[in-house]
Amino acid sequence: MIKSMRNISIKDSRLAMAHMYVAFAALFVGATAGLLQTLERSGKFNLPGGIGYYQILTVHGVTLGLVLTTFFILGFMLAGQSRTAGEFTNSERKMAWFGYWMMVIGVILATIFILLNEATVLYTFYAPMMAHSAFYIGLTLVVVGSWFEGFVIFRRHARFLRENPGEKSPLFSFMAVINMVMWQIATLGVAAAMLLQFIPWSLGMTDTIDVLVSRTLFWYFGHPLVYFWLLPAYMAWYTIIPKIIGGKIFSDSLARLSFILLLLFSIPVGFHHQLTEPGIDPFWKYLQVVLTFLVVIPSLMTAFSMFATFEARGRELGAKGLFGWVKKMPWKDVRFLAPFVGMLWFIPGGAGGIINASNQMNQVVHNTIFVTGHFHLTAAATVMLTFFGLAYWLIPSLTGRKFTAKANKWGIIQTIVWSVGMAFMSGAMHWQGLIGGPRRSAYSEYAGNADTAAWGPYQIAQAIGGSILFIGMIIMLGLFVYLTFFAPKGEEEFPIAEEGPTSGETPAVLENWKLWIGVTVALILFAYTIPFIDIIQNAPPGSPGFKLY
Ligand code: HAS
Repeated sequence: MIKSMRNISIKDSRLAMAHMYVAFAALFVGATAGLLQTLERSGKFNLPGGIGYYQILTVHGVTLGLVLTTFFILGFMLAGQSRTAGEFTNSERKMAWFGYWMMVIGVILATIFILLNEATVLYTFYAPMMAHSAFYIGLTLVVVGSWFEGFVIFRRHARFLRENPGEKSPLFSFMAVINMVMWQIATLGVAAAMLLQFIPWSLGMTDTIDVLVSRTLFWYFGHPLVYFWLLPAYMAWYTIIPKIIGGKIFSDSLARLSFILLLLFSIPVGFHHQLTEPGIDPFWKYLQVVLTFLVVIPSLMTAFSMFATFEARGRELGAKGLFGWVKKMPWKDVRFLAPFVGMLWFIPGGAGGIINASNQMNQVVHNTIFVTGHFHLTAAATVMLTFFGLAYWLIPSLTGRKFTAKANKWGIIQTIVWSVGMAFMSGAMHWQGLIGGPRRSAYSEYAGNADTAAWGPYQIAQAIGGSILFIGMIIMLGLFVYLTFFAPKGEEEFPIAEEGPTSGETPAVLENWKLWIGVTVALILFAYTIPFIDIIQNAPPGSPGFKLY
């Protein structure tokens, strides 16, 4: 009986839901650490119990940037694939559970050592800062665990194509495969850094580490990491939002093409995080900056597609003119409102990314808190508001409950609170960055410095924003608990849109995996081989490790 109350089978629901528990626990821990950070940076508050600023900054970055995202995304993609391509087999599900538990063990291990202050190395774990080897082993387990879940996503997609010859694959499942192909290729970089550099070094098997190699391997992974967060939001915008507004998918092929372009161009661009680093030939930095501008194109295609979807639906409802659709959208439905506000945030967030990527401007903003402002608009506003918008219906749909009108009202309040908090915090970060405010710096590090007076008001504004965001997090967590355990039993729709009349035929070449993976690998080899050989051949002596506490 309960089975009929869900859009996907109970077994698949449980699997997806297991990911959500970890994701929302991480939200609680990470956002609390975030609040403490902004309070410390305001200069008006000392961290209690001798906790170090960099220790909580590590907690914040790891729990939100690595744990919350990875678990939410995998849970969402598994659920969506089960909904669109069909239920997983027992063996597929077993493999996913295996990956899940490996990730959970990895998270527990890494968390223990961060809490013991033995892994205060921030979420990017830049060498030569050294953590306890258990931290690196923990993160490696998270990565390898996620590979198993990725294999499940590939297998389910391949099975759909095998069982339905001649049929087009479901768009959601196609997008999930792209995201995981990108993830598997990108995480090879971080896995190599872990296995060949960090773990032997932290175990004392080697005395020194090649810093530039480790940073290069990290950013080979780090940029696609941010698209690994973004693509599930795009999946929701392309496949779910049209259904929520009562419309249709504008173009299936445009959606697939934009995902393919994101796959091709998101990996060979890591140098744009290393533009100020010596030891990399400027030509290769230039090349990767050009590729970075290419990866902007699929986001502009996505913006175009969203406008088209809104306008088409608006016109169906009688709207006229370019922006007539604005009056016709379901503003009181938070399943639409939260992701839409996320889209709005992506306009300044994306513009900030383009500023970062522009070499000369990067010299001004690099290592300032402007960059922190940028990724709070992109990751913490655009992506998170979309994820919250999904959670409102996804959680009850997985637990066999209803998303009630009361919960919808609280969701709207949450969206407003989150946006106001983010406007204060991220806005102040951008401004402070432009006047040279450093990122990742405790107030206690530079108190009394001549610049502190100029930065002061911005840091107070960040603390106000951080406090408002903390309230937003509490509301979200309350909603999560309510929708998981207390909302009335019933069936909540898992909305998936159909293609509209404008969609047209989808060319078969878009499903040619050999071609797209081949081009991806070729681009990576082109962008990285020569500079990487150069970095190794001209390496200075390795660096011994140090600890930040
Ligand atoms: Fe970034 C640093 C460049 C996107 C996250 N980025 C970071 C870091 C993070 C991050 C976490 O080139 C810090 C890493 C660290 O710890 O050091 N970023 C870019 C570029 C883009 C970009 C070119 N970033 C993201 C996304 C992220 C993210 C997405 C997370 C989810 N970023 C950089 C660079 C750095 C960097 C440098 C290094 C800086 C340094 O020096 O350290 C692009 O992908 C952005 C393209 C986006 C657009 C916007 C399209 C708009 C859309 C919305 C449409 C709205 C609608 C509604 C439809 C062009 C799709 C409209 C309705 C109306 C009514 C108007």
